[in-house]
Amino acid sequence: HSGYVACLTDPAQIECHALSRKAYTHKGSFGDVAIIGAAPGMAGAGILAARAALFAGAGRIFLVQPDTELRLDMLHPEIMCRDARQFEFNKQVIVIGPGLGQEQLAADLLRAALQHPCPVVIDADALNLLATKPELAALLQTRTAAALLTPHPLEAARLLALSTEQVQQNRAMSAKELAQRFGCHIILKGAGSILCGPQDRHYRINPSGNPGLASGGTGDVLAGLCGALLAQGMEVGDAAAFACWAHGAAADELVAAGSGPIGLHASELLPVIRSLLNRL
Ligand code: B4P
Ligand code: MG
Repeated sequence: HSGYVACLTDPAQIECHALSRKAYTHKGSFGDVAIIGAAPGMAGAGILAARAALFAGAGRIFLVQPDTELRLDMLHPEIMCRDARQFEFNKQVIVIGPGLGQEQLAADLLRAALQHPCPVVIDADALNLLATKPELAALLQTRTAAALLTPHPLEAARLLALSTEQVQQNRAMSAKELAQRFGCHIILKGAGSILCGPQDRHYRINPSGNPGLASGGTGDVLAGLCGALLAQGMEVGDAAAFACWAHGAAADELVAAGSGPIGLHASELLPVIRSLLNRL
């Protein structure tokens, strides 16, 4: 495409000194992440995103739910469960969408998140709300803090009012169109995820990952991972590229160890992603 150049993500080229840990640090140095989702019946999606933020090193993680179906993640009590009706946005990086639902309260939460002057990751049902509510899309367009949209091809198709086939036939241009229309960074997921920012003259293709990732919940893990990297101070384009790379590389390590692609599941990615971050 004229002037729109592809390059493969090379993890060695990504600026990730934000992740290194000095001796005199405390949890306040690694940021707060608020995952907004996990509505009744869809709690797993929010939990996976929150656990991903935990394993990727965020200082504090809140799981903010439209209904407090879940008071505690028994496996990971570090995650603080909160009721969305009482939650006050402070300085958290927000990840909104995994298991959010599309009720009125969900739309109200997305509006509040978009008005919050901190980085926001928008996934899953929050993307579907953006596709159906023009006033929320307009809010996103006028926002100044970083925003990262993480659609799979069907979510991208809804946002662009195209078919999934049309998006897949021209993935790079679909990602660019989304980035420009919403003024956001985009990860268009799927084999060879495409990444771009609103001002970029190039787009990136993520080289890692395999069909083991085509299973429920892996997208929620990616969203939580992006949130944790942003909370630790990475720039949004770098955070998106590094998250995609680490997410895919974790799946590749699991396959190399015989734990996939058949039966590879989202929870298994978490300790491998952590190990990758610590081996940097
Ligand atoms: P949802 O029901 O919304 O599924 P979800 O909860 O979002 O699942 P999850 O969050 O775990 O996965 P996500 O895709 O976000 O929608 C699923 C429906 O959307 C499907 O039934 C289908 O109709 C449509 N759809 C989704 N992906 C499609 C595609 N590629 N082509 C056509 N239709 C599609 O995140 C998955 C993660 O795994 C991403 O990081 C992704 O990059 C990675 N991944 C998936 N398959 C991969 C592969 N083959 N190789 C490498 N990476 C892969
Ligand atoms: Mg998803």
